[in-house]
Amino acid sequence: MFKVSTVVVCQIRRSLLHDVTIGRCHQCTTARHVKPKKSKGVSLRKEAHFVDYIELEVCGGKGGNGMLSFLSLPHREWAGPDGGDGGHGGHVIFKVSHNIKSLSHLRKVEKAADGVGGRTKQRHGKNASHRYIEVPKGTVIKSESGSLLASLDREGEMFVAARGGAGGKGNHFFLTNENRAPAVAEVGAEGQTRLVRVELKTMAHFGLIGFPNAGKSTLLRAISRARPAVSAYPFTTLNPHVGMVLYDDHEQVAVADIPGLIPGAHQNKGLGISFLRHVERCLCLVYVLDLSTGVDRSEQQRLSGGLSPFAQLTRLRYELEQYQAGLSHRPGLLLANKMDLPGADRKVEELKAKLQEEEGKSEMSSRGYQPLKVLGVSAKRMLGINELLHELRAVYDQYHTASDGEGS
Ligand SMILES: Nc1nc2c(ncn2[C@@H]2O[C@H](COP(=O)(O)OP(=O)(O)OP(=O)(O)O)[C@@H](O)[C@H]2O)c(=O)[nH]1
Ligand SMILES: [Mg+2]
Repeated sequence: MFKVSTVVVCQIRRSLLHDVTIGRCHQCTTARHVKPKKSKGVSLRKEAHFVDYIELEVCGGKGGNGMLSFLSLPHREWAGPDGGDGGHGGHVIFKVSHNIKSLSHLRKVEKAADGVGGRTKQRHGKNASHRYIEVPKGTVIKSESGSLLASLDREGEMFVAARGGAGGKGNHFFLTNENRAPAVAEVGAEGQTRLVRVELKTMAHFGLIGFPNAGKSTLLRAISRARPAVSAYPFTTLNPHVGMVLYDDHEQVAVADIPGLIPGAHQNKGLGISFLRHVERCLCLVYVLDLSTGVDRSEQQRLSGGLSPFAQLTRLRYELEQYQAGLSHRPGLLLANKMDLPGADRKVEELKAKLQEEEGKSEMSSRGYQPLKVLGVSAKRMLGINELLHELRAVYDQYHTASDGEGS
């Protein structure tokens, strides 16, 4: 913690920090991006994608059976009933942990252990330990019909999704004055079993939205350590990937590469409507527009209809609006990718001019669109990446802090 009297020099501008208590210069508005460390050697790790929604079956453990037994001692042949009780089955419990960021570790069936059966000589079976499933903060648990069961928003918060069955009573439990030799013992109860839907409220701070082949995955690779596949054919990315952008004040900004959208995505065309659900879970949106359209007549042209960057933006916003009203109004950035290609500058100028024209129209402002900053980048040639990271942090600081304030 800095003292107020301390003179601190900003690392970026070499000027005195204005608010020394928080250790950052407000003139600079954003912190510097820290280059992620390169992984050493060839990684044989299986490509892991981000999971923000899963349907699974949770099964509580079965209770142990009660024992039916009569004790027989050397000088006391009928020493009475001595069957012990069975132990209780374990619960399946979802627990919030800050170490977990995704739901990829959840299996299709999560089962807790069964209780141990009762034994002779009044020995009770052991209760099974509960099955704790760690989930990220902001996890929502819904029933099969879609009704909300729990919303886990605080560290350590828990939700019992399936209760374990009670252990059965052994015959010693049923010993009474009327019945000195009960020949009855209970079977352990079955654990609760149900289907639940587990989903994350927020998947990432920024979602990369664009047509297939716009260069979303290339961009994510350029700014983070995430390694989504990149290829010159559409629909390379079939599952979302999340990369963390690191800044020198230890703030981490999550950016999600979302599979490409095509015209008609809201009608389940292309990779289907389920991918629009990922967009819903991003706080801010980064539209990645492809500046290569109009250069050749490829498959990619067919999917995006050979649209100009402005037409791509309009179409993407239309798809988002059709899926959920107000979704396209989220704050963010506008990226014109592939600036290294010939004629790209002219296209960006055209895009800016069209946006200004639209902004002027009262119709656009009445629709509630926020004016987005346009940045020209080349993810492949690493052009404009530093400026992009700076802008990402500025938008993050503005909206993430604001949403935190609303939440508390
Ligand atoms: N010239 C040029 N090519 C780029 C640039 N960025 C990406 N590409 C190329 O565009 C093609 C598609 O890139 P991807 O990153 O796979 O595109 P995507 O948007 O993730 O595509 P989907 O996963 O299919 O949605 C690849 O051949 C990239 O090499 C760029 O800045 N300049
Ligand atoms: Mg991709």
